Amino acid sequence: MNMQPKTLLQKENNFSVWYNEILKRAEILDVRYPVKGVYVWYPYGYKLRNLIYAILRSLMDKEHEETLFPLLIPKEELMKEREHIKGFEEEVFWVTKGGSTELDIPLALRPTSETAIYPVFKVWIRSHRDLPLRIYQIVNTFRYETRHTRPLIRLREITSFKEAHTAHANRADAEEQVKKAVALYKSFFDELAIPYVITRRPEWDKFPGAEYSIAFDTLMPDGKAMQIATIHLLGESFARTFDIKYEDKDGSLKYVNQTCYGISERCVAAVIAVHGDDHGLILPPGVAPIQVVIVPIVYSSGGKNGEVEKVCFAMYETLKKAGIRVFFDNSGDRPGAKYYRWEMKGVPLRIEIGPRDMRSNSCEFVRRDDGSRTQVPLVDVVSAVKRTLNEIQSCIAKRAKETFFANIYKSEEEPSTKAAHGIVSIFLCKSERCGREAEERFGISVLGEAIYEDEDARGRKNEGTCMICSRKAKRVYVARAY
Ligand code: P5A
Ligand code: ZN
Repeated sequence: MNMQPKTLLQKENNFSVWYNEILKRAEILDVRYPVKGVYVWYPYGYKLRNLIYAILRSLMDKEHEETLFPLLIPKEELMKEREHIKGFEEEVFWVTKGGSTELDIPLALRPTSETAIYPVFKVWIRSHRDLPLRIYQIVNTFRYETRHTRPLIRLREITSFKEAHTAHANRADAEEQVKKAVALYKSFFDELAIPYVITRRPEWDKFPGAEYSIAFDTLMPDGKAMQIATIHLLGESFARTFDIKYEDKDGSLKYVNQTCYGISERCVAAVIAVHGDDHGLILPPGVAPIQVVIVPIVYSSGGKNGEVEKVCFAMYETLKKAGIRVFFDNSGDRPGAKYYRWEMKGVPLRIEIGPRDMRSNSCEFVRRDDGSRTQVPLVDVVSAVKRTLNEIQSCIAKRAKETFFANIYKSEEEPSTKAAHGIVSIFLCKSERCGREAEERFGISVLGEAIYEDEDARGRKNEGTCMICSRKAKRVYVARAY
């Protein structure tokens, strides 16, 4: 029986080895599929993914309707929006044959669905009464990424692309929607206990076809930033291209004003990377497929063990009835092997019951996040579990936030040393020349102009001179980035 870890996992020292090992050992994703940038969800990983997306769905469903558009986009539609296709043409997978017959019209696998959805918006939207229109879908999209592909992070098949598309009567309404989308994504990442900075992307690196783009970035354990969400104000550009007009109250025909915003399974990568430790995953209770595992402490079969198992099973039933996602591990493995497995899978709380606990009518709680042990009377188990899961959720969030903000720096000089690990705000003007120059010189990416929200940040000096050209500049966040 092989129950000891093969190699020690070291998240801080070698994040990329840690990450790949965790995906395998915790059974999140199988990377052995023989297509580059394309992976298989294990059942456990898929459960985690679904719990995370259930939160996203419930937030979206308040003001959006879920739909499903086709995967295939006719070449003609995809090519219509000039800016958009300029940004995407090198990333598109094409379907050009049906069997051995050349297709008359080549079909693209959606890299994102603007050009699939907006021709339909044209026929759906007639009058001001049809606005605002707010839809979303959770689908797979395909991007022929040429940079180094990585499970959950840089995929050629994004399996869990949540894209929202909205249309409004005027620009003010569309801008209001951008704000709402920012608030919605904040709630989402707050529930996952994922810290973030929000930036306005530089003009020269915004979403193709957008007027401006806003991004959420988090920080990975190797000190690199990862973009986990974007929100785009599209204005009238797509409406003009796809001729999406509505009849206003006064009878005049007007173009709609649009927004779109998206999230991919990078949010799952963030949960794994931000919270985990050298023993494996640490899952926020809100999204843990198993929130509590019950482990009977029995070393030989027969005799008293029957009673321990009986108590364990009764507890399992009680917790399940109380709505807790609980698992009773009565497998034949030794307790040590069980600890290893469930720690690896990030189960927030383990309850151990042995003969000694039985005598005192109690059990032992072991927290995954800090390893602490508490003796709990059997009669209090349900309320103690609920309380402990809440505590774990807030401790995880607090720890993640502390780590995150300890790695955000303000720099008046060149950012290369600090940006080796973390996000640095520097003064940089808006020009593409200076942006690219800084990226080149310091080996970083420009995330964008800092959108300060918190009290502490508001006090910071936000105006200065560009570190490349010395012209007037604002603070922008830069970092090495995924
Ligand atoms: C918004 C939704 C869009 O595609 N169209 C509809 C807009 N924006 S985006 O910035 O290009 O993508 C949204 C988010 O998806 C993630 N992402 C990826 N995740 C995994 N693998 C990829 N190859 C990949 N490309 C983009 C990013 O988090 C991005 O912010
Ligand atoms: Zn400059």
